[in-house]
Amino acid sequence: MIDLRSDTVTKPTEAMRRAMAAAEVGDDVYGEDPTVNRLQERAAEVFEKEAALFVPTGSMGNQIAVKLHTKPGDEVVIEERGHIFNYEMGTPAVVSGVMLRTVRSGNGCGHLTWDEIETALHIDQPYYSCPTGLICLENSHNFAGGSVMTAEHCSEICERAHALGIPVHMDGARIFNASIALNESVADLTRKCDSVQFCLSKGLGAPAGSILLGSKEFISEARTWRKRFGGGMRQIGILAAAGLMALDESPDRLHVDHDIAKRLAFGLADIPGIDIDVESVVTNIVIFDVAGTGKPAEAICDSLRNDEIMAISFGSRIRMVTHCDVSGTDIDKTLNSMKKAAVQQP
Ligand code: TLP
Repeated sequence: MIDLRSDTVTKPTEAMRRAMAAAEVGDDVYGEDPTVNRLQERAAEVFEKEAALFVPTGSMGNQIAVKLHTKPGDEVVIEERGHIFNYEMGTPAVVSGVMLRTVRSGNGCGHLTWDEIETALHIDQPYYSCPTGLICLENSHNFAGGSVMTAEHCSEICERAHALGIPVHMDGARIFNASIALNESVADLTRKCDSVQFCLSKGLGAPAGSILLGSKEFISEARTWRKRFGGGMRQIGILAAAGLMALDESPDRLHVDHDIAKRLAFGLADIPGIDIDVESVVTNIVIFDVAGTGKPAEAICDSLRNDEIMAISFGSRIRMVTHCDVSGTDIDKTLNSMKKAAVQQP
């Protein structure tokens, strides 16, 4: 199977499995797992933040941040296609009692300008508005096709938000992909954010786990909320060992995923009826519209599946994500199958 549904599907390498088997462990709810502690210290060092917390999933990391930055009745400003809004099962409403105020990025790249954010803010307004409690950013932006936000852009938003007393959370599930694409460090890309979540389990290739970063005080409170969410795991150094390898070794190979994603994009652009902006593919996510083929995206994915290729459809679009278990040859095979699948029936 060539699995292009997501970069979440990667399998741990032999070296990762060996590190997992040999991991020194302890009870992490007591803060006594040495491997988890090393991973957290290493993550804080790489991002130049005061503290870090290992959490089971990116969603939990994001939702702990939403919970800690807001109070019930607040509003959270987020780009319309953001993961926290679309794919975290309404948790901001269920757990934090907040509303999400969505804004479509004008140029479609997924990264709101300060002017766009400003139109959605409620500060010191009459009694009928929900006050803005948080701004959530996403880098790279998953459903805007893995687009990236520069350090300068992010810093500007944080500075303006802070001047109004509003914190900023970064959903950096794929921040290392953004870092490689922009040639800017993850620390610079998140320098002024009040909290950051990044996933070890996506392009970095670990089987599970994410990290939440912020000030010492924030992370200490986050630890309480992780327990409340049911995320207090015990001898979890077994997973942290894979996370440490993923953090230290995987970023260096992400450019390979980006190169083959670009190659996929160029190939797709040559297929009649497929609409794709090749220039906008700068990381490992390729999203394209198949309406012009006259075939439903779902039917195209079904036909790919017969050739042992998996991709995700939504509306008239298809998403393909490259990762360490996908090769250039797999991309050639995918393009051949796409040509077949996209051909209009007579
Ligand atoms: N994204 C998954 C699906 O949930 C859509 C994927 O296949 O891309 N932030 C971003 C930007 C994400 O893309 C994801 C997962 C998460 C957060 C949540 O991470 P997990 O799955 O660990 O909860």
